[in-house]
Amino acid sequence: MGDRSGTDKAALWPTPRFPVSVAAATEEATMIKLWGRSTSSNVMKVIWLLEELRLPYERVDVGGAFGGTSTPEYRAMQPLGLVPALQDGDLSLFESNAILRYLCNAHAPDSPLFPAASHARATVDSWMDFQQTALNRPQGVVFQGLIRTAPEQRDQAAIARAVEEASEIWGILDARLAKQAYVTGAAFSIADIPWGVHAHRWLNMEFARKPFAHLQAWYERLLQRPPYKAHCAGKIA
Ligand SMILES: N[C@@H](CCC(=O)N[C@@H](CS)C(=O)NCC(=O)O)C(=O)O
Repeated sequence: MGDRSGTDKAALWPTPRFPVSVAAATEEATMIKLWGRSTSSNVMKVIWLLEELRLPYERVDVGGAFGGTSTPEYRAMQPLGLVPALQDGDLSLFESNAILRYLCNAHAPDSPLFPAASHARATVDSWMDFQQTALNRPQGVVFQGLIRTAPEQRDQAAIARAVEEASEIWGILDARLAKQAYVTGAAFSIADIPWGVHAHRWLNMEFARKPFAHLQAWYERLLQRPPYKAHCAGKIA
């Protein structure tokens, strides 16, 4: 099974109070299979949710230095050869946020993590999309520049511009978190996941950043969740 540590998770992390369907996933032939290296933010999102829902899964290291994403078989699952891709029975799926929604719909339809009520669900959707469309690009420039580029090869001006842009978006989230504990309200939802994986990087990379007290407090709340702490809040690489 995928990312299973030897710790007693039951003690750390009680069983969810909503039904989770693992019927399909527990049959050997249809075990959920997650493709993607664990250092990818988009793969982290899926690991985090699989662990929140306690769904059994297997994870295969592909992408980055592992390679394995250029084969016709992989491209049939993810046409750009990016990670993650997910297989569940006959279904193969790509786009990390779509995978999060699918896992809730298919395996935990009553979960408050993706509420069924139309207004609440639309709010979750819009904040997930907002992260992808507004934060991803500038945050990616900062992360790739500071973490994956040698100091002498960094485009400092581009990084500084991206810090400004990303900071504006984090400021919008900070203002929201001044009024509520989580991205879409009083309770944790899958809208916290795409933001959460990037918040760890934003708040821990070394650069001069505008302080956001509410963002910081929310990040510390996320750290109380064992799947987040274990899989999304490690060494930034
Ligand atoms: N929109 C896609 C983006 C996927 C993506 O950009 N993945 C990156 C890692 S975060 C990737 O595959 N990079 C190349 C690699 O790892 O080989 C998603 O959300 O799933």
